[in-house]
Amino acid sequence: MTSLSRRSILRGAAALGGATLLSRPTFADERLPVLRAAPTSAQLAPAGYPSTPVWAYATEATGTVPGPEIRLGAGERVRFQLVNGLPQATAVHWHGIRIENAMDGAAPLTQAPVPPGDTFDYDFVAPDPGTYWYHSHNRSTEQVARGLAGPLIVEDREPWLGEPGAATRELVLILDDWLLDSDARIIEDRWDDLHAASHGGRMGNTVTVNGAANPELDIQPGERVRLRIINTATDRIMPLSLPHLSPQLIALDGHPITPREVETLILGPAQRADVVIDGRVDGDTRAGLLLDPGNGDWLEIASFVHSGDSLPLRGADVRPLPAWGTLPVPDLSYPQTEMLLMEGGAMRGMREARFDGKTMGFRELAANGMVWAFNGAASQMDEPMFRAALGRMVRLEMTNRSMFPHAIHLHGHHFTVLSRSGAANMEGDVRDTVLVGADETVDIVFVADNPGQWMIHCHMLSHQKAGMMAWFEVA
Ligand SMILES: [Cu+2]
Repeated sequence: MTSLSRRSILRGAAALGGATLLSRPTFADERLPVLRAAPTSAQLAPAGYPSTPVWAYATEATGTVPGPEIRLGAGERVRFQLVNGLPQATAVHWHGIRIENAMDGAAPLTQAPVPPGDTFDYDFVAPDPGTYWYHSHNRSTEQVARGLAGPLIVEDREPWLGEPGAATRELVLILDDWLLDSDARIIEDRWDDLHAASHGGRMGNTVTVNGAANPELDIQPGERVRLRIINTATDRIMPLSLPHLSPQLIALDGHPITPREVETLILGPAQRADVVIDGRVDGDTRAGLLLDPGNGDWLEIASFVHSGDSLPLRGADVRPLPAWGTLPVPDLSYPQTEMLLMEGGAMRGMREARFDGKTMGFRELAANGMVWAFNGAASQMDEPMFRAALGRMVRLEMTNRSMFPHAIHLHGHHFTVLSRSGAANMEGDVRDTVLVGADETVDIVFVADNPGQWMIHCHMLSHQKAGMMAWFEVA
Protein backbone atom coordinates (compact mmCIF):
# COMPACT_ATOMS: atom_id res chain seq x y z
CA MET A 1 0.00 0.00 0.00
CA THR A 2 2.68 2.45 1.05
CA SER A 3 4.98 1.53 -1.83
CA LEU A 4 2.11 1.74 -4.31
CA SER A 5 1.10 5.22 -3.18
CA ARG A 6 4.75 6.22 -3.08
CA ARG A 7 5.23 5.00 -6.62
CA SER A 8 2.23 6.95 -7.85
CA ILE A 9 3.51 10.04 -6.05
CA LEU A 10 6.88 9.58 -7.74
CA ARG A 11 5.19 9.08 -11.12
CA GLY A 12 3.18 12.23 -10.54
CA ALA A 13 6.35 14.11 -9.72
CA ALA A 14 8.04 12.79 -12.86
CA ALA A 15 5.09 14.03 -14.93
CA LEU A 16 5.72 17.47 -13.49
CA GLY A 17 9.27 17.36 -14.77
CA GLY A 18 10.58 16.16 -11.43
CA ALA A 19 10.07 19.58 -9.93
CA THR A 20 8.49 18.25 -6.75
CA LEU A 21 10.60 15.11 -6.53
CA LEU A 22 12.51 14.95 -3.27
CA SER A 23 15.87 13.25 -3.32
CA ARG A 24 14.68 11.04 -0.49
CA PRO A 25 10.99 10.26 -0.21
CA THR A 26 9.47 10.94 3.19
CA PHE A 27 6.89 8.48 4.46
CA ALA A 28 3.70 9.95 5.79
CA ASP A 29 3.93 7.94 9.01
CA GLU A 30 7.57 8.79 9.63
CA ARG A 31 7.80 11.39 12.38
CA LEU A 32 10.84 13.64 12.33
CA PRO A 33 12.14 15.16 15.56
CA VAL A 34 10.55 18.56 16.03
CA LEU A 35 12.41 21.86 15.92
CA ARG A 36 9.91 24.45 17.10
CA ALA A 37 10.34 28.18 16.66
CA ALA A 38 8.24 30.10 19.16
CA PRO A 39 8.22 33.10 21.51
CA THR A 40 9.61 32.57 25.01
CA SER A 41 11.84 34.53 27.38
CA ALA A 42 15.50 34.38 28.36
CA GLN A 43 17.70 35.95 31.03
CA LEU A 44 20.06 37.84 28.73
CA ALA A 45 20.86 40.87 30.84
CA PRO A 46 22.80 40.55 34.11
CA ALA A 47 21.06 39.42 37.32
CA GLY A 48 18.75 42.11 38.64
CA TYR A 49 17.32 42.89 35.20
CA PRO A 50 14.07 41.31 34.00
CA SER A 51 14.20 38.46 31.51
CA THR A 52 13.90 39.34 27.82
CA PRO A 53 11.03 38.25 25.57
CA VAL A 54 12.72 36.43 22.66
CA TRP A 55 11.93 34.09 19.78
CA ALA A 56 13.73 30.80 20.19
CA TYR A 57 14.23 27.31 18.79
CA ALA A 58 13.26 24.30 20.89
CA THR A 59 13.76 20.56 20.56
CA GLU A 60 12.40 20.09 24.10
CA ALA A 61 9.40 21.78 25.67
CA THR A 62 10.99 25.19 26.13
CA GLY A 63 13.02 27.18 23.67
CA THR A 64 16.48 28.46 24.52
CA VAL A 65 18.76 31.26 23.37
CA PRO A 66 20.94 30.20 21.70
CA GLY A 67 18.94 27.34 20.20
CA PRO A 68 19.67 23.73 21.16
CA GLU A 69 22.99 22.33 19.99
CA ILE A 70 22.62 19.98 17.02
CA ARG A 71 25.59 17.59 16.92
CA LEU A 72 26.27 14.76 14.51
CA GLY A 73 29.05 12.90 12.69
CA ALA A 74 30.33 13.91 9.25
CA GLY A 75 28.20 12.37 6.52
CA GLU A 76 25.23 11.84 8.85
CA ARG A 77 21.78 13.29 8.26
CA VAL A 78 20.19 16.24 9.98
CA ARG A 79 16.45 15.58 10.20
CA PHE A 80 13.95 17.97 11.75
CA GLN A 81 10.39 19.01 11.23
CA LEU A 82 10.31 22.77 11.67
CA VAL A 83 7.11 23.72 13.49
CA ASN A 84 6.36 27.42 13.20
CA GLY A 85 4.94 28.77 16.46
CA LEU A 86 5.84 32.35 15.55
CA PRO A 87 3.47 35.13 14.52
CA GLN A 88 5.42 35.41 11.20
CA ALA A 89 6.43 33.06 8.40
CA THR A 90 9.91 31.59 8.83
CA ALA A 91 12.51 29.20 7.38
CA VAL A 92 15.73 27.66 8.71
CA HIS A 93 19.08 28.07 6.94
CA TRP A 94 21.89 25.66 7.87
CA HIS A 95 24.82 28.04 7.54
CA GLY A 96 27.98 26.67 5.93
CA ILE A 97 26.63 23.20 5.25
CA ARG A 98 27.26 22.14 1.63
CA ILE A 99 23.67 21.07 1.50
CA GLU A 100 21.25 19.97 -1.21
CA ASN A 101 19.54 23.07 -2.59
CA ALA A 102 15.96 22.23 -1.59
CA MET A 103 17.02 22.01 2.09
CA ASP A 104 18.95 25.31 2.19
CA GLY A 105 16.11 27.22 3.83
CA ALA A 106 16.84 30.39 1.87
CA ALA A 107 13.29 31.67 1.60
CA PRO A 108 11.88 32.58 -0.83
CA LEU A 109 14.55 31.31 -3.28
CA THR A 110 14.78 27.64 -2.25
CA GLN A 111 11.47 27.25 -0.42
CA ALA A 112 8.37 29.23 0.39
CA PRO A 113 8.44 30.75 3.88
CA VAL A 114 6.58 28.50 6.34
CA PRO A 115 3.41 30.28 7.55
CA PRO A 116 2.56 30.50 11.27
CA GLY A 117 1.18 27.16 12.48
CA ASP A 118 2.63 25.26 9.53
CA THR A 119 5.57 22.84 9.26
CA PHE A 120 8.47 22.04 6.93
CA ASP A 121 10.59 18.87 6.89
CA TYR A 122 14.36 19.36 6.72
CA ASP A 123 16.33 16.21 5.93
CA PHE A 124 19.88 16.47 4.56
CA VAL A 125 23.44 15.17 4.84
CA ALA A 126 26.08 17.30 6.59
CA PRO A 127 29.17 16.22 4.64
CA ASP A 128 31.97 18.20 6.29
CA PRO A 129 33.22 18.28 9.89
CA GLY A 130 33.32 21.64 11.64
CA THR A 131 31.58 24.44 13.49
CA TYR A 132 28.36 25.64 11.85
CA TRP A 133 25.11 27.23 12.90
CA TYR A 134 21.48 27.43 11.94
CA HIS A 135 19.28 30.50 11.87
CA SER A 136 16.15 32.03 10.45
CA HIS A 137 16.43 33.00 6.79
CA ASN A 138 13.13 34.84 6.44
CA ARG A 139 12.79 38.42 7.68
CA SER A 140 16.12 37.53 9.20
CA THR A 141 17.08 41.06 10.26
CA GLU A 142 14.24 40.82 12.76
CA GLN A 143 14.06 37.07 13.40
CA VAL A 144 17.78 36.53 14.09
CA ALA A 145 17.82 39.70 16.23
CA ARG A 146 14.98 38.19 18.27
CA GLY A 147 17.03 35.05 18.98
CA LEU A 148 16.45 32.50 16.20
CA ALA A 149 19.96 31.01 15.96
CA GLY A 150 21.73 27.93 17.32
CA PRO A 151 24.91 25.86 16.92
CA LEU A 152 25.32 22.97 14.50
CA ILE A 153 28.44 20.92 15.23
CA VAL A 154 29.72 18.25 12.87
CA GLU A 155 32.28 16.13 14.68
CA ASP A 156 35.81 15.42 13.47
CA ARG A 157 36.11 12.58 10.99
CA GLU A 158 38.93 10.97 13.01
CA PRO A 159 39.49 11.24 16.77
CA TRP A 160 41.19 14.52 17.62
CA LEU A 161 40.19 15.42 21.20
CA GLY A 162 42.61 13.78 23.63
CA GLU A 163 45.22 12.94 20.98
CA PRO A 164 48.80 14.20 21.47
CA GLY A 165 48.93 17.98 21.03
CA ALA A 166 45.16 18.27 20.77
CA ALA A 167 42.71 19.72 23.29
CA THR A 168 41.13 17.47 25.89
CA ARG A 169 37.79 19.25 25.99
CA GLU A 170 35.74 21.62 23.85
CA LEU A 171 33.41 24.52 24.52
CA VAL A 172 30.95 26.01 22.04
CA LEU A 173 30.73 29.79 22.48
CA ILE A 174 27.82 31.55 20.78
CA LEU A 175 28.47 35.29 20.63
CA ASP A 176 25.44 37.48 20.07
CA ASP A 177 24.59 41.15 20.14
CA TRP A 178 21.27 42.49 21.43
CA LEU A 179 19.68 45.93 21.29
CA LEU A 180 17.89 46.15 24.65
CA ASP A 181 16.06 48.93 26.46
CA SER A 182 16.45 49.67 30.18
CA ASP A 183 13.89 46.94 31.01
CA ALA A 184 15.97 44.43 28.99
CA ARG A 185 13.32 44.29 26.25
CA ILE A 186 14.42 44.08 22.65
CA ILE A 187 13.97 47.47 20.98
CA GLU A 188 11.48 46.60 18.28
CA ASP A 189 10.96 49.78 16.32
CA ARG A 190 14.21 49.73 14.39
CA TRP A 191 13.83 46.83 11.96
CA ASP A 192 13.51 49.32 9.10
CA ASP A 193 16.05 51.84 10.37
CA LEU A 194 17.66 53.06 7.14
CA HIS A 195 20.17 55.17 9.05
CA ALA A 196 21.56 52.03 10.72
CA ALA A 197 21.29 50.06 7.48
CA SER A 198 23.30 52.66 5.57
CA HIS A 199 26.03 52.54 8.23
CA GLY A 200 27.34 49.45 10.02
CA GLY A 201 23.87 47.97 10.55
CA ARG A 202 21.60 47.57 13.56
CA MET A 203 24.14 47.55 16.39
CA GLY A 204 23.24 46.18 19.81
CA ASN A 205 24.25 47.33 23.29
CA THR A 206 24.53 43.97 25.04
CA VAL A 207 26.88 41.18 23.95
CA THR A 208 26.12 37.72 25.30
CA VAL A 209 28.10 34.49 25.32
CA ASN A 210 25.83 31.44 25.24
CA GLY A 211 22.89 33.71 26.05
CA ALA A 212 24.42 35.22 29.20
CA ALA A 213 26.15 38.49 30.02
CA ASN A 214 29.79 37.84 30.96
CA PRO A 215 29.47 34.18 32.03
CA GLU A 216 32.19 32.47 34.05
CA LEU A 217 33.68 29.39 32.43
CA ASP A 218 35.75 26.88 34.40
CA ILE A 219 39.19 25.90 33.20
CA GLN A 220 42.01 23.97 34.85
CA PRO A 221 45.49 25.51 34.95
CA GLY A 222 47.36 24.14 31.95
CA GLU A 223 44.25 22.61 30.43
CA ARG A 224 44.06 22.74 26.61
CA VAL A 225 40.51 23.56 25.45
CA ARG A 226 39.06 23.87 21.95
CA LEU A 227 36.74 26.85 21.63
CA ARG A 228 34.20 26.74 18.82
CA ILE A 229 33.36 30.46 18.52
CA ILE A 230 30.32 31.50 16.45
CA ASN A 231 29.29 35.09 15.74
CA THR A 232 25.49 34.97 15.45
CA ALA A 233 25.01 38.75 15.63
CA THR A 234 22.93 40.34 12.89
CA ASP A 235 25.44 43.12 12.20
CA ARG A 236 28.27 43.40 14.73
CA ILE A 237 31.79 42.63 13.57
CA MET A 238 33.59 41.25 16.62
CA PRO A 239 37.32 41.84 17.18
CA LEU A 240 38.22 39.28 19.86
CA SER A 241 41.23 38.62 22.03
CA LEU A 242 42.16 35.92 24.57
CA PRO A 243 45.12 37.36 26.51
CA HIS A 244 47.20 35.00 28.68
CA LEU A 245 45.57 31.94 27.06
CA SER A 246 48.05 31.40 24.16
CA PRO A 247 45.30 31.16 21.54
CA GLN A 248 46.00 29.24 18.36
CA LEU A 249 43.59 29.20 15.44
CA ILE A 250 42.82 25.71 14.06
CA ALA A 251 39.75 26.21 11.84
CA LEU A 252 37.84 29.01 10.10
CA ASP A 253 34.17 28.63 9.14
CA GLY A 254 34.46 24.92 9.94
CA HIS A 255 37.41 24.31 7.63
CA PRO A 256 40.71 23.17 9.26
CA ILE A 257 43.78 25.36 8.82
CA THR A 258 47.41 24.85 9.74
CA PRO A 259 47.42 25.91 13.43
CA ARG A 260 48.67 29.46 13.90
CA GLU A 261 49.01 31.83 16.82
CA VAL A 262 46.56 34.74 16.91
CA GLU A 263 46.80 38.01 18.81
CA THR A 264 43.38 39.23 17.84
CA LEU A 265 40.73 37.56 15.81
CA ILE A 266 38.07 39.40 13.82
CA LEU A 267 34.79 37.55 13.36
CA GLY A 268 32.22 39.11 11.07
CA PRO A 269 28.56 38.18 11.41
CA ALA A 270 28.10 34.44 10.65
CA GLN A 271 31.82 33.67 10.75
CA ARG A 272 33.24 30.97 13.01
CA ALA A 273 36.68 30.26 14.42
CA ASP A 274 37.96 27.20 16.25
CA VAL A 275 40.65 28.28 18.68
CA VAL A 276 42.78 26.20 21.04
CA ILE A 277 43.63 27.85 24.37
CA ASP A 278 45.91 26.76 27.21
CA GLY A 279 44.78 27.53 30.76
CA ARG A 280 47.24 29.84 32.51
CA VAL A 281 49.75 28.40 34.96
CA ASP A 282 51.19 31.68 36.28
CA GLY A 283 49.12 31.58 39.47
CA ASP A 284 46.56 34.11 38.23
CA THR A 285 43.10 32.59 38.52
CA ARG A 286 41.27 34.54 35.82
CA ALA A 287 41.54 35.28 32.14
CA GLY A 288 39.03 36.85 29.81
CA LEU A 289 37.51 36.64 26.38
CA LEU A 290 37.67 40.29 25.30
CA LEU A 291 35.75 42.16 22.62
CA ASP A 292 36.47 45.54 21.10
CA PRO A 293 33.08 47.26 20.68
CA GLY A 294 34.62 49.55 18.07
CA ASN A 295 36.34 52.21 20.15
CA GLY A 296 39.51 50.37 21.11
CA ASP A 297 38.28 49.50 24.61
CA TRP A 298 38.60 45.80 25.19
CA LEU A 299 35.60 44.63 27.21
CA GLU A 300 35.41 41.26 28.93
CA ILE A 301 32.44 39.28 27.54
CA ALA A 302 33.27 35.96 29.26
CA SER A 303 35.80 34.98 31.89
CA PHE A 304 37.77 31.82 32.39
CA VAL A 305 38.11 30.94 36.06
CA HIS A 306 41.02 28.65 36.83
CA SER A 307 40.54 25.98 39.49
CA GLY A 308 41.59 22.43 40.22
CA ASP A 309 44.91 20.71 39.81
CA SER A 310 47.46 22.03 37.36
CA LEU A 311 47.78 19.90 34.27
CA PRO A 312 51.09 19.39 32.51
CA LEU A 313 51.38 21.94 29.68
CA ARG A 314 50.70 20.39 26.28
CA GLY A 315 53.56 22.11 24.43
CA ALA A 316 53.45 24.79 21.75
CA ASP A 317 52.71 22.47 18.84
CA VAL A 318 48.99 22.10 18.38
CA ARG A 319 47.77 19.01 16.57
CA PRO A 320 46.04 20.05 13.31
CA LEU A 321 42.44 18.97 12.85
CA PRO A 322 41.85 16.06 10.46
CA ALA A 323 41.44 17.36 6.90
CA TRP A 324 37.99 17.47 5.33
CA GLY A 325 39.02 15.47 2.29
CA THR A 326 35.70 16.34 0.63
CA LEU A 327 36.27 19.71 -1.03
CA PRO A 328 37.40 19.75 -4.67
CA VAL A 329 40.68 21.62 -5.18
CA PRO A 330 40.19 24.52 -7.62
CA ASP A 331 42.20 24.33 -10.83
CA LEU A 332 43.21 27.94 -11.42
CA SER A 333 44.22 27.53 -15.06
CA TYR A 334 40.84 28.16 -16.67
CA PRO A 335 38.44 30.00 -14.40
CA GLN A 336 35.09 31.56 -15.17
CA THR A 337 35.66 35.08 -13.85
CA GLU A 338 32.80 37.02 -12.28
CA MET A 339 32.64 40.40 -10.55
CA LEU A 340 30.82 41.57 -7.49
CA LEU A 341 30.84 45.35 -7.05
CA MET A 342 29.45 46.63 -3.75
CA GLU A 343 28.18 50.20 -3.66
CA GLY A 344 26.03 52.39 -1.46
CA GLY A 345 25.70 53.30 2.18
CA ALA A 346 26.45 56.50 4.05
CA MET A 347 29.22 58.89 2.98
CA ARG A 348 29.56 57.41 -0.53
CA GLY A 349 26.10 56.38 -1.60
CA MET A 350 25.33 55.58 -5.21
CA ARG A 351 23.84 57.72 -7.94
CA GLU A 352 21.40 55.09 -9.14
CA ALA A 353 20.67 51.39 -9.17
CA ARG A 354 18.11 48.98 -10.56
CA PHE A 355 15.38 47.86 -8.21
CA ASP A 356 12.15 46.06 -8.94
CA GLY A 357 12.77 46.24 -12.69
CA LYS A 358 13.39 50.01 -12.75
CA THR A 359 16.44 52.25 -12.60
CA MET A 360 16.04 54.54 -9.62
CA GLY A 361 17.94 57.45 -8.16
CA PHE A 362 19.24 57.42 -4.63
CA ARG A 363 16.14 59.05 -3.09
CA GLU A 364 13.72 56.70 -4.80
CA LEU A 365 15.83 53.72 -3.78
CA ALA A 366 15.84 54.89 -0.16
CA ALA A 367 12.07 55.35 -0.29
CA ASN A 368 11.95 51.66 -1.16
CA GLY A 369 14.27 50.74 1.72
CA MET A 370 17.26 50.20 -0.56
CA VAL A 371 20.62 51.83 0.21
CA TRP A 372 23.04 49.18 -1.15
CA ALA A 373 23.61 47.49 -4.50
CA PHE A 374 25.51 44.55 -5.96
CA ASN A 375 26.64 45.21 -9.54
CA GLY A 376 24.26 48.17 -9.83
CA ALA A 377 21.17 46.29 -8.64
CA ALA A 378 19.51 46.28 -5.23
CA SER A 379 17.99 42.99 -4.03
CA GLN A 380 18.08 41.56 -7.54
CA MET A 381 16.12 38.31 -7.22
CA ASP A 382 14.45 37.98 -10.67
CA GLU A 383 17.55 36.66 -12.36
CA PRO A 384 20.91 35.25 -11.26
CA MET A 385 24.01 37.37 -10.81
CA PHE A 386 25.79 34.66 -12.81
CA ARG A 387 25.38 31.10 -13.97
CA ALA A 388 28.06 28.41 -13.75
CA ALA A 389 28.09 24.98 -15.31
CA LEU A 390 28.18 22.16 -12.76
CA GLY A 391 31.82 21.48 -11.85
CA ARG A 392 33.07 24.80 -13.28
CA MET A 393 35.75 26.70 -11.41
CA VAL A 394 34.53 30.21 -10.61
CA ARG A 395 36.75 33.11 -9.68
CA LEU A 396 34.82 35.95 -8.07
CA GLU A 397 36.46 39.35 -7.77
CA MET A 398 34.66 41.25 -5.04
CA THR A 399 35.23 44.99 -4.84
CA ASN A 400 33.87 47.05 -1.98
CA ARG A 401 33.45 50.65 -3.12
CA SER A 402 31.75 51.74 0.09
CA MET A 403 32.92 53.11 3.44
CA PHE A 404 31.86 50.02 5.40
CA PRO A 405 33.07 46.42 5.58
CA HIS A 406 30.76 43.65 4.37
CA ALA A 407 30.55 39.97 5.31
CA ILE A 408 29.91 38.24 2.01
CA HIS A 409 28.38 34.76 2.29
CA LEU A 410 27.92 32.20 -0.49
CA HIS A 411 25.33 29.50 0.08
CA GLY A 412 26.02 25.84 -0.73
CA HIS A 413 29.77 26.28 -1.27
CA HIS A 414 33.02 27.02 0.51
CA PHE A 415 35.65 29.07 -1.29
CA THR A 416 39.38 29.72 -1.16
CA VAL A 417 40.43 33.32 -0.46
CA LEU A 418 43.08 34.01 -3.12
CA SER A 419 44.03 37.60 -2.38
CA ARG A 420 43.12 40.85 -0.68
CA SER A 421 43.64 44.02 -2.72
CA GLY A 422 46.21 42.22 -4.83
CA ALA A 423 48.21 40.73 -1.95
CA ALA A 424 48.16 36.96 -2.10
CA ASN A 425 46.52 35.27 0.86
CA MET A 426 49.40 32.93 1.61
CA GLU A 427 47.37 30.99 4.13
CA GLY A 428 44.87 30.00 1.45
CA ASP A 429 42.02 30.01 3.95
CA VAL A 430 38.81 28.31 2.91
CA ARG A 431 35.63 30.00 4.13
CA ASP A 432 31.91 30.40 3.54
CA THR A 433 31.78 34.04 4.70
CA VAL A 434 34.49 36.63 4.14
CA LEU A 435 34.88 40.20 5.35
CA VAL A 436 35.62 42.68 2.60
CA GLY A 437 36.88 45.94 4.07
CA ALA A 438 36.13 49.45 2.82
CA ASP A 439 37.79 50.02 -0.58
CA GLU A 440 39.17 46.49 -0.49
CA THR A 441 39.08 43.89 -3.27
CA VAL A 442 38.92 40.24 -2.28
CA ASP A 443 39.42 37.50 -4.85
CA ILE A 444 37.87 34.14 -4.13
CA VAL A 445 37.69 30.91 -6.07
CA PHE A 446 35.45 27.87 -5.75
CA VAL A 447 34.30 24.85 -7.69
CA ALA A 448 30.61 25.21 -8.51
CA ASP A 449 29.90 21.59 -7.66
CA ASN A 450 26.54 21.92 -5.94
CA PRO A 451 23.59 22.26 -8.33
CA GLY A 452 20.83 24.74 -7.63
CA GLN A 453 20.04 28.37 -7.00
CA TRP A 454 22.25 29.75 -4.24
CA MET A 455 22.04 33.04 -2.43
CA ILE A 456 25.00 35.38 -2.19
CA HIS A 457 24.54 38.19 0.28
CA CYS A 458 26.04 40.37 2.93
CA HIS A 459 25.60 38.67 6.30
CA MET A 460 25.22 42.01 8.01
CA LEU A 461 21.52 41.41 7.91
CA SER A 462 20.61 45.11 7.84
CA HIS A 463 22.70 45.41 4.66
CA GLN A 464 21.15 42.30 3.18
CA LYS A 465 17.66 43.68 3.77
CA ALA A 466 18.64 47.04 2.25
CA GLY A 467 19.88 45.66 -1.06
CA MET A 468 22.95 43.43 -0.64
CA MET A 469 21.28 40.27 -1.81
CA ALA A 470 21.47 38.23 -5.01
CA TRP A 471 21.84 34.63 -6.18
CA PHE A 472 23.81 32.50 -8.60
CA GLU A 473 22.84 29.34 -10.38
CA VAL A 474 24.82 26.12 -10.76
CA ALA A 475 23.41 23.77 -13.38
CU1 LIG B 1 27.31 44.54 4.43
